[in-house]
Amino acid sequence: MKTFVMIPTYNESENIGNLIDEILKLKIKDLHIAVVDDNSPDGTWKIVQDISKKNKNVHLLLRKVNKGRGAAGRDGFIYCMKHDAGIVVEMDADMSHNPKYIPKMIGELKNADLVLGSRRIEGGKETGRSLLRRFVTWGANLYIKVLLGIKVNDCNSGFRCFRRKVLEAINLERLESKGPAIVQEILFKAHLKGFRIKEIPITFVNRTKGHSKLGIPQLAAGYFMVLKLRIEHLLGRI
Ligand SMILES: Nc1nc2c(ncn2[C@@H]2O[C@H](COP(=O)(O)OP(=O)(O)OP(=O)(O)O)[C@@H](O)[C@H]2O)c(=O)[nH]1
Ligand SMILES: [Mg+2]
Repeated sequence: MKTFVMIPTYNESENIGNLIDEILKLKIKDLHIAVVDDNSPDGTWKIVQDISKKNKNVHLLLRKVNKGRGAAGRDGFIYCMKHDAGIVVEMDADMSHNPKYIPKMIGELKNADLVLGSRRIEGGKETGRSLLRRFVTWGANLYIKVLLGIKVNDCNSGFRCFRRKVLEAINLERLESKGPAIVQEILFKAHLKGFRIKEIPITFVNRTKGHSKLGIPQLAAGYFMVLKLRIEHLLGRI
């Protein structure tokens, strides 16, 4: 069974080459990297395409329609499952998630089904972010915890390591989040199915290259999506 690192990208040309190098340097057995790019105008996909020509363990999913962090994540997970992934690590491309934590996250799967890189447990922290940006994440985290009742400290972490059975149990085709709320949708569905979720402390470092894709519209859509998940659960639909 392969281990896949699945990375959604949009305009990350300044980060993606370095990130792929860092991951490959970990020398993890049977490791594959799947980059899910939405036809980035800055040519991120071209950089990955060139790397994948030299290294068959690097895969490019170039998406031209139905863009968005949510659909990219869904398609990325489906791709990894179709390519015999036993373990899938999900991470951002902007170096906020340091690849050095990947071996430990994989190791923790012996006691869990889903391992999160967490800023909100002892030893975890985030650096380089403005007070406002930290308040936004803190507020969103509290809202998610209260509304969805998930017993996790960092519900916003997009740095996660899944056993295949978790992704098999979540009907990936039916994931409905278009934007970043895909992170909470998957976490909530894994929680509802009773999978063992474990957090390990990470230092989340604010991006130094490229630009954030998280604007007010994405944030508002995220808040709405979390409310929708709650209502769907109350109605017994999920
Ligand atoms: N394929 C795809 N990837 C996306 C899209 N939006 C964001 N991403 C990627 O998803 C990851 C997280 O996006 P970020 O913009 O870093 O979101 P964030 O971490 O909340 O915001 P920052 O504070 O800027 O880092 C990054 O790797 C992005 O390139 C999208 O629409 N399509
Ligand atoms: Mg980021």
